[in-house]
Order: sequence, then structure tokens, then C-alpha cells
Amino acid sequence: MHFTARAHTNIALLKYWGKADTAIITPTTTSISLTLDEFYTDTTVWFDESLTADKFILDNEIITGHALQKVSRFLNIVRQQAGIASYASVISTNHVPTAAGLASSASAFAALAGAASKAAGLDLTLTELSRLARQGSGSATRSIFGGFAQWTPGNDLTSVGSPLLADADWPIQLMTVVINDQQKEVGSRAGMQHAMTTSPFYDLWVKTANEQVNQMITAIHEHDLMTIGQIAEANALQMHATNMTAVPPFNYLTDKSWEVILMAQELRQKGIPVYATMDAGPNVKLISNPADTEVIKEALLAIVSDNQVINAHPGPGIQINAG
Ligand code: 2P0
Repeated sequence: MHFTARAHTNIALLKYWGKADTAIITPTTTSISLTLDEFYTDTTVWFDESLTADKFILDNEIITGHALQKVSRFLNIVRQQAGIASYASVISTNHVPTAAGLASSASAFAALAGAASKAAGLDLTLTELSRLARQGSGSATRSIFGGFAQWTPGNDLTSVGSPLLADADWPIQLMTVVINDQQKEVGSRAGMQHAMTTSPFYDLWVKTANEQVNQMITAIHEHDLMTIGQIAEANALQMHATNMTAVPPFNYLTDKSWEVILMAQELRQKGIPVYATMDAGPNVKLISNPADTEVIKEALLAIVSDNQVINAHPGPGIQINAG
């Protein structure tokens, strides 16, 4: 049977930056994210006894090499859980605005987990799906759920995602400022490992992140945009500080990233609540109230052009259908 899953990407407000266990992918800290409506992956999977190897087509291109191996390794986990041996065809489409550079392993592995598990005859709960997606990519653990979600440390069974506020239907938005859409030099998998093992600030990162978890959860439940933004911006800068203090140091942020981060600070001084968060790349995501879109955009247009700004809102959890 063919199954198709749609999973949306998510942006972490408290970041996942370091693995407690690299083999099964468990994190050193709790991360909290917002799933977005604008960016998602559709993936169709079917297992076929006549195949002699797994096949992977992404955005109409046949994929080989490392990316195919990553998908095959993930399918091995699904095959083992389902007790089947046949290879699979995987067809994926990333729905990301052209050249946004936001193709994400979160939506990719969440959608693959959903479609492959169903196609293999498994009927997993959302928690079980989250655990499976985690073994493909850590951030995918959270993309099973809509709205705000968290992913906690733990063991193979307990380190899973859960919804915090699935229907985030109050005014919050995330504007992505695309600064560079090129492949990054240091991938997040290698980057987080290097920061964790060499930065003298890493232990402080874990300690501070632990303190931020309950503050963030309370702020989300209280719909408190300013506190959410303040904690998210601090957490992002702390994550980037572990990279800049790694040995040798590395850095994802460019001069343009800093221009946008400082612009957000200036707007705050004028009373507009807008906060920056940055992942393993130079793009900046601005957390704000939709009512302030125009004034933020006007300030942004002094730094970047209109087509470099993509606005997104809270999105839904995974959807899986036959066919
Ligand atoms: C996050 N990032 O929480 C953090 C913030 C990037 C910066 O999760 O090694 O691709 O596959 O588990 O999920 C990116 O890391 O890493 C990421 P793996 P992943 O969203």
C-alpha cells in the first residue's frame, strides 16, 4: 500500500544543540519549538518486493550516495519494527519558497516516519511516531506535532516529543529573513558535537537551558509574546556563543544576520515586540505579533529585499493518508 504524509517544519524557540546519545539521538536539553504552516514536506512510501534496493526521489531528482544511505538506514529501523524485508520507494517534495534555503531535516524525517511506518503496516501513536522520527533527525521529533511542541531528554523510549499548545491560534508569527540560501559549511550534526565537546561554555548552556524550560512553558500557556521572545532570543544567542567559543571556533552568523538582530533590538526600544532566533545558518527568524508586520517589514527593507522575507504562522501536526 502507498501512504503519503505531510509534515511541517518547526523552528526551535529553545534549541536542541548537543546529543546525550549519538547512536539513538537523544538530546542534552529540552527543546521547544513552533511548527510552521508555510514550510512542509510531502512524502509517499511503498514497500515493493520486486525492488533490489531502496529508491529515493526528492523534488523530482533521483537521489544516490549519502542522502540515500540516510534514508535507507532509517527505513531499516522501520523494517525491523514491522518485521518486513522488502525495499521501498520514497518520493518526497519539499514545499519551501524558492531559494529560501530552509529545506529541513525536521519535516523530511517526520514525513518519512509517518509514510514509511504506515506503508510497512505499523499503526503508531503520535508519541511512537515522534520516537521513530527522532532516530532520523533530532528536530523531526517535534515536527509530528502542530503549534508549540517540546522534546525532552531521556532514554530511547522516553525521549519523545509532546504538544505544549497544539492550537496556537493566538497572534504570533515568525518572519524568516533569508540571508543566504547556500549549503552551510558546518552541518548542524557536526557543529553541535564540536561545540559540546570543546566549548568551555557548554555546561553553562545546559544549565541555562534547563532554567529556561519552565519559564518558556509558562509564557506559552500565558500567550505572553514578549517573554517567549526574550527567552528565545537569549537562548539562540547562547547557542551561538557555544560555537564561537568552541576550539577551533566556528560561526553561522554573518554581518547581515547581526544587522537584522540589532534592528529587532532597535524596534523593541521603540515599543515594538520583535525578537530574533537563528539556527545552524545565517538566516534570522523574527518572532512578532502579526499586527506589527508592516513596521517590521519597513525596517527590514533597509537591510534586505522584499523577496528575502517570508512570513509564517503556527502550523498543523503530521497528516497521513492512504495513496
Ligand atoms: C533545533 N537545530 O533545535 C536546532 C537548533 C539547528 C539549530 O535541530 O543531528 O538536523 O539530525 O539530530 O535535527 C538541527 O539539527 O540534527 C537542529 P540531527 P538536526 O532545531
